[in-house]
Amino acid sequence: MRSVRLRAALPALAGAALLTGTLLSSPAQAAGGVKIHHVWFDSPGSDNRSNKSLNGEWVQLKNTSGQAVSLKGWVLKDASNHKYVFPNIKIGAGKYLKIHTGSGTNTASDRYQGRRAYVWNNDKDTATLTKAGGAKVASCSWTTRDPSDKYC
Ligand SMILES: [Ca+2]
Repeated sequence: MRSVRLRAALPALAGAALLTGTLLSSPAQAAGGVKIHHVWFDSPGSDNRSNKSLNGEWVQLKNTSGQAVSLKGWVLKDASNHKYVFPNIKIGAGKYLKIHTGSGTNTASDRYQGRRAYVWNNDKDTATLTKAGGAKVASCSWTTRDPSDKYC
């Protein structure tokens, strides 16, 4: 009897796992497959606030989906609520996009916040990406246990 009951329970368990997997993956799909891929929070060298040093600090996004995703109005912010609001741009299918802290010429793969001070704390911080309406897309946290950068 016991083995019969177990066999009967297995398809139900598999179904539950499938359902759970579907539920867990749907927020990512709704987010268009854009992730925070890599954060370089501690610029190389001393933090002398030069534009080069400011640009050595960045957050890199990746679009893991098979289609371009509009970032219009999306927000990238730190734990202290310093915000970068994306203009009307897209991140291509499978493409990466780095958001540097300092100034520079925006391209398809690199964007610049144009700040004169650092955003990402070297000791501890969280980068959060939200949609225009505030829905959270992704976040990445780090501490001093991480080296100068963190893959998320
Ligand atoms: Ca920093």
